Amino acid sequence: SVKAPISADLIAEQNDAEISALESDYTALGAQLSRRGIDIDVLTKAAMNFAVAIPSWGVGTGGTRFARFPGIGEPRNIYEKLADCAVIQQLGRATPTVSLHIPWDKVDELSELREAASGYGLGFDAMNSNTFQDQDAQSQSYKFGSLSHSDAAVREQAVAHNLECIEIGQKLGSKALTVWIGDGTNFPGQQSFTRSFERYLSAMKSVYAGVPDDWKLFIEHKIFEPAFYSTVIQDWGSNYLAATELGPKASCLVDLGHHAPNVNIEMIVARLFQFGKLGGFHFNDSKYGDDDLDSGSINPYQLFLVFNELVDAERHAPEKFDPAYMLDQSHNVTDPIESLISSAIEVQRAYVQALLVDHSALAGYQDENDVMMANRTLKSAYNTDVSPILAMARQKAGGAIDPIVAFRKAGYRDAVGKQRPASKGSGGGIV
Ligand code: LRH
Ligand code: MN
Ligand code: MN
Repeated sequence: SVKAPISADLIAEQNDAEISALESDYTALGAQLSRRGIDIDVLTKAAMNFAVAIPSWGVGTGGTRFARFPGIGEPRNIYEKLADCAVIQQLGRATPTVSLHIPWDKVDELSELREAASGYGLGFDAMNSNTFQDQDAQSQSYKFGSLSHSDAAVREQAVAHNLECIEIGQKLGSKALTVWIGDGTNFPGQQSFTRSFERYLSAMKSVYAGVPDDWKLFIEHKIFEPAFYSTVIQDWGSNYLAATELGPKASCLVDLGHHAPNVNIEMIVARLFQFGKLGGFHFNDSKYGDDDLDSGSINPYQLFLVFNELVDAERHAPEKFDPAYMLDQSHNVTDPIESLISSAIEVQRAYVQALLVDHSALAGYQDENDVMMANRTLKSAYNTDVSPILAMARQKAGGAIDPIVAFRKAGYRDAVGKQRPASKGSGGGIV
């Protein structure tokens, strides 16, 4: 049986108090949807099948380059991070896997770690390498870059680290490596755009050679930060070129926060899928830059429009549709467990809303250039409150109807606060 950090009785008791209100909301929504020709139970099943991975770095309190304010009961090691991820999954039921970041996650006994995860019913999603930061025991510095560095010794060290991440991942049952590099420049003239990209491609070919045949290699682009003038993999264009140059195991990862303000991300998603290079996502939200805020907290319409493209893509080419969904967020002002539960729900909400789009009516309006009706078709899906579907999906899967309320009632944060003494607040180092 699966180890559960929150008492099942507490969840059941809480659900008992909420089920009758939920049932009447669900029935009312079901009647409305059935007038629109939609079977609510089909949507609930789709919501139950939906999954997005938890970033291991998301369960700790994040920070900015100015300060870190440690939270109560922050996990001190990978086992405590897994326990927190298990809470997120137990209550929310949309996050059955964890994405590790090496060496932020100190992993040594890999079979023990794999067992600890499966004991909670959790699996491992994509591995993340880290060549944007120097580690104590490392001979070369990444101050001026990693996979694109001018010095071959630095590139070799970065390649070796990525290969090690693959090796660790293989022992844990992961099937993908995500590579994000901070490489870039702060001054015009600092480096040659072309030679940096050539060096990156050649180093990545060595990484690619170590990617097992049943694995994927995700390349993550980001417009700026920590480099402020230019970044080696700055956008989906460079990302697509790199993924294409490397081969079929390589594809592009879209982190929603890694674009210039107002960029049409949903269109990038459509383009990448159309040309077979949509690898996956880091979901989060942002107002200005790589803000790493909770999914759907700033621009839920954008998230819906991304899922509208995804649902459309799956309808058109189900055999080619397999993007990886991961959260990537980090917090200073909320409880990370609550925020991760909430983000997963918002991503799931965008998916279910996108399933409501009357795609054949939309295609008709598009063909007739009936702009108003085309837009209204999207809006009528987006304006539907699918909360009862999401709550019912959680309840049916054994989770909590209101997971945030259940989390607070369970007193988990206070309990771990007693077992895990607070870590010192240190500045910086948080991406
Ligand atoms: C870079 C990034 C990337 C890192 C994570 C910690 O901004 O989005 O995915 O691995 O943050
Ligand atoms: Mn990311
Ligand atoms: Mn980021």
